[in-house]
Amino acid sequence: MIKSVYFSGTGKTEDCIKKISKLFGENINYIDITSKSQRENNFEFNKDDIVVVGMPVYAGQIPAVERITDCIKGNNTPCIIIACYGNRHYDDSLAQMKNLLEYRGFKVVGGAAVIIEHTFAESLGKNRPDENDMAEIKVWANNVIEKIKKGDISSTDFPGNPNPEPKKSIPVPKTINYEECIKCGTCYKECPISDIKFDDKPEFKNENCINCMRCVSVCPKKCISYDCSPLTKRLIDNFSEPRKLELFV
Ligand SMILES: Cc1cc2nc3c(=O)[nH]c(=O)nc-3n(C[C@H](O)[C@H](O)[C@@H](O)COP(=O)(O)O)c2cc1C
Ligand code: SF4
Ligand code: SF4
Repeated sequence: MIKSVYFSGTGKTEDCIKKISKLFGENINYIDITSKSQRENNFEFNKDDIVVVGMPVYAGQIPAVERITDCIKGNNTPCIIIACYGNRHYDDSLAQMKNLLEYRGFKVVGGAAVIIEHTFAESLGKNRPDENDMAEIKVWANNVIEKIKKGDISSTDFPGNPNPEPKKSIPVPKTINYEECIKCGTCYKECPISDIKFDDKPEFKNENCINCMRCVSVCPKKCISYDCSPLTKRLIDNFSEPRKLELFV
């Protein structure tokens, strides 16, 4: 049985992981660990499962949220890791993911760094993974499946620091247009780290915000805005050259 576990701020990682997971088998059980309440569970897998774990890259690492890997546990379970990133670089994310997941009882037998649209610069990674990417990913997925079928669950090597220093993110200033806000509480409920309070209206605490922009993307009235144009410009100026996939077995 294929189990597909993912964290996704704005849904872009989710879309990518769903496309890729389908290459590993037909019956897929999806487990979305974006919300804090989901991460309070203990999802356990056995050695006959194949688990695909997908995470977005935030500042070169996996999202700095509590229990992001502690909510899942393998028992020598073969695992494929996928870092989805916005065409700058995936830095330490794959090495870090492997380290954390092997500590949790998984055997990381393959991995991929896949380019997707950048939340802060839409032109970076736009429409990726595209058809060519998916053709390459399919060949890689078949190689990983062959490896598992042979009973080979040896660890794959990845570049990067497996134990990077956590980075403190500075919240991107966000504004709520209270004239448009219908006080539905969706932003408050969906924030992966509960950094929004809601008494009679939503307000940002700005304590641990990871800048995932989930609040912005889930708001039904689109009344949360932010301006990160200097960052967008810097990304476009320096990282617009399309990067190649990196696939590991
Ligand atoms: C806070 C934050 C930090 C990011 N850092 C990086 C980065 O270091 N390298 C990169 O190439 N893309 C970076 N990106 C782009 C994301 O990796 C990309 O847009 C995507 O994975 C986000 O998916 P999601 O919205 O499903 O979480 C960053 C995006 C955000 C929101
Ligand atoms: S407040 Fe910060 S951490 Fe919470 S959803 Fe919004 S951007 Fe993400
Ligand atoms: S999701 Fe949007 S409309 Fe709903 S409470 Fe939050 S800001 Fe207001």
